[in-house]
Amino acid sequence: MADKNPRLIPEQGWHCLHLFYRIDFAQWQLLSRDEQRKAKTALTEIAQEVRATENTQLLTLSIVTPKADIGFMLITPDLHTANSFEKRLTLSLGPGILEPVYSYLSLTEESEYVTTADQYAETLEREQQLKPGTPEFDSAMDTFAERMKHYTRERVYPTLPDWPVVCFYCMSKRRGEQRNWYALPFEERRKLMAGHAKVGREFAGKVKQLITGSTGLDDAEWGVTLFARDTFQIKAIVYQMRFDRVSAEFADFGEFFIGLQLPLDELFRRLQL
Ligand code: 76R
Repeated sequence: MADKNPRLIPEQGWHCLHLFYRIDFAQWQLLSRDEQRKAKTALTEIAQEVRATENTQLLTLSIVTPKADIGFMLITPDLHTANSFEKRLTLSLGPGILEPVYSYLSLTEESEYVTTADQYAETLEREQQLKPGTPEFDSAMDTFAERMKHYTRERVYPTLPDWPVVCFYCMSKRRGEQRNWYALPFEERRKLMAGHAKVGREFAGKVKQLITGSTGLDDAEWGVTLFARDTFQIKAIVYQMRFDRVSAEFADFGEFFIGLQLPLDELFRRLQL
């Protein structure tokens, strides 16, 4: 018998959808007050259902500039669930009201370039002159293991922050004749990525990043979602990164979106719905 609820859960990671829409105000005006109220309730109820789903998160965004009006960021393990919520969200305010203007599909992922225990042990010996086997060395290694366990989990199974400013763009690494990231040996890529991480760590507490992989899933290779409490920090990190070799020599970017996290009732008021 056919499975009525097929499941499509990845071997690793959760699915991530970024959905951006423009509101067709001409269509919206045609609805009666009562229909408009029902439409908003319908969207609110879907959002509640999405958020009540296991391991599922939904951010609601007011997009700054007319590139889009409303944005959703959805993270959920099962692609069938993601696909079903996406279709329902698109129609939630009634047919033709939410017009999709941009979307992005990606998967949360582990990085190939995280610092390994061996590399960290080597750094401890070299930079802090700690000797393997001593209590100081062992305790530093334990702290490292604990931090990395948390870090790796957060990357693959993240908790999205409630920070108000959300920046999204997609990014690929060059495969040109002069600069081809994928033709570099692993050790060189690892070193370059260590430089990237160093710039990134300067923004600890100011910018949170979620890098989701989209090779084979969407047009670029990663979705970059940055969270901040201040647009200045978004501008600063993206600017600083441009000087780092990984971005300066190898990165190509898509369109940038800035959204503000708002609860739905405020979002409706902001959008004058
Ligand atoms: O410490 C570690 O081991 C993790 C280091 C790390 C990795 C592996 C890291 C740190 N990033 C990694 C991977 Mn990142 N990141 C971006 C952008 O606009 C631009 O120029 C680039 C967009 C920003 C702003 C950013 C921020 N990062 C990646 C990857 C995957 C590359 C691959 O696999 O080839 C991409 C595409 C990417 C892009 N990065 C950090 C940050 C910040 C703020 C950090 C520090 C995080 C922290 O230590 O908390």
